Amino acid sequence: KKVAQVLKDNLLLILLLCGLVVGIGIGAGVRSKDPPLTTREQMYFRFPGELLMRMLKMMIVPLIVSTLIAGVSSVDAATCGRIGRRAVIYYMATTFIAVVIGIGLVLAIKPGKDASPVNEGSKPEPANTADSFLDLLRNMFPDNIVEACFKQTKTKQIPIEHEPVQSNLTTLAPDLNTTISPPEIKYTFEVRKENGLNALGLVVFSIAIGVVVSIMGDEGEPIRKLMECLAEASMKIVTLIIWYSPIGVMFLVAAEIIKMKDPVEELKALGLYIATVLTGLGVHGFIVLPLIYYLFVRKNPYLYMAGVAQALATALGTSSSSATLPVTYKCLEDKLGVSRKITRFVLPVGATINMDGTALYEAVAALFIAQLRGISLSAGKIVAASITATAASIGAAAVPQAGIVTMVIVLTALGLPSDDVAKIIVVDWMLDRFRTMINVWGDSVGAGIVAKLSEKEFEKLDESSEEIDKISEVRG
Ligand code: DAS
Repeated sequence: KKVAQVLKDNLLLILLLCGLVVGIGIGAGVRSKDPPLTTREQMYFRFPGELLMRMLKMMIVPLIVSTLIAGVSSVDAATCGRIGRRAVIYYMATTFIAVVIGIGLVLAIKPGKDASPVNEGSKPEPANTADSFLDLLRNMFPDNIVEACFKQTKTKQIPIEHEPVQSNLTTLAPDLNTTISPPEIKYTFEVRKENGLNALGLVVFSIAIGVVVSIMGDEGEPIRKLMECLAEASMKIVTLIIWYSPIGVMFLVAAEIIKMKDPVEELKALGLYIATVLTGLGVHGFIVLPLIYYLFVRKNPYLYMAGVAQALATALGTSSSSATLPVTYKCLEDKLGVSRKITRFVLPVGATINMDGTALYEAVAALFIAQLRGISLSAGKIVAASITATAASIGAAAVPQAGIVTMVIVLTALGLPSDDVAKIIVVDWMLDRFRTMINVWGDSVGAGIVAKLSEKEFEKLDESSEEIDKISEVRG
């Protein structure tokens, strides 16, 4: 009877894990099919997975805006400040710890000493630290809040077209046979808008509105109630989507396996690098974060992890923290009973700026690339790598493979060519899933700790709201 109850309570998680495993099996099976699937057949094959990503992404904007405004406006500004401060201190501290773990491991294991990188994959355009930092600030203040739902600001470096010097000379003086070095390319800069959710802008806007509505007191009640209702409705739709996720995840994983060019070759060439990243994520996720959770909450962290397993499996399947956000809410509120006043605050902000897995990964990958080039980095460069990896993870959007894009900032800070990202991009789709899982786990631990630290405030808040109810009953 007890087993039946456990199975019933965890039916969704079991289905999701089956979806992941069966997806790997189907992917491996279809890969060996001869002739292989055409790209069109691969697109059709991935379609059920694409539908899941679209459904989850559909819920991100209503969830972030409604839960943040409802959450922030339901507490007074002072409490709001205290919770926000605790959350941000936790984010910075755990992200930095993750980076230190990553750097320690990559210097100890030295995966790049004699690895043969697989040079494949597309090359993201060059970016540099200053541009990316300014883009981060620009995105925090979107010039059109509706547009922030589908556009991000990004500084583009555009090479200025040059007529090659050589052809001019040969037309002017044909017998001249000197070889002229090609002109060094100059860049112009343009701030453009790219497709992609500007979650940071929505978060800043929602917190601002939430604080103002909280200060407005009774006048703000209609907005607060509206946002509460929208948040509830969004969570109910999420519950329906979650029942579809095992199917969607199965096809997402299978489609990635089918797409891999030469798994054995790729895993052999970058095996030690993959092992370093996974070891770092494992140490941070299964030892450091549980220890920090226990220090503050004094409860079994692994039981807490079991409560968010559904969200961790969704992160593994979708490799997107923001797409997993709806499931993370469900796990923390329904399974672990974390107060909504906390989850509505901490989760949307955490999913956007708290990415321990990504920060660890970017530090490891950057130092791995330096090792591949036989460059031994000075202590100063390693400190620079740790700081830029932390900053780059904050700037990374919570969408698939965002970490590979912002990693270019770390490479530029180390004076490494940003094109070198191509050396590791071929296995990024797999590592992305694991670092996203640690990102979501870090957000969940943060919610649990902030809830514990803030429960005194909420006990007082609940008492005072009970007082108000009693008084209004008497008056009534
Ligand atoms: N996939 C990102 C996320 O959703 C992490 C990353 O790309 O590094 O958290």
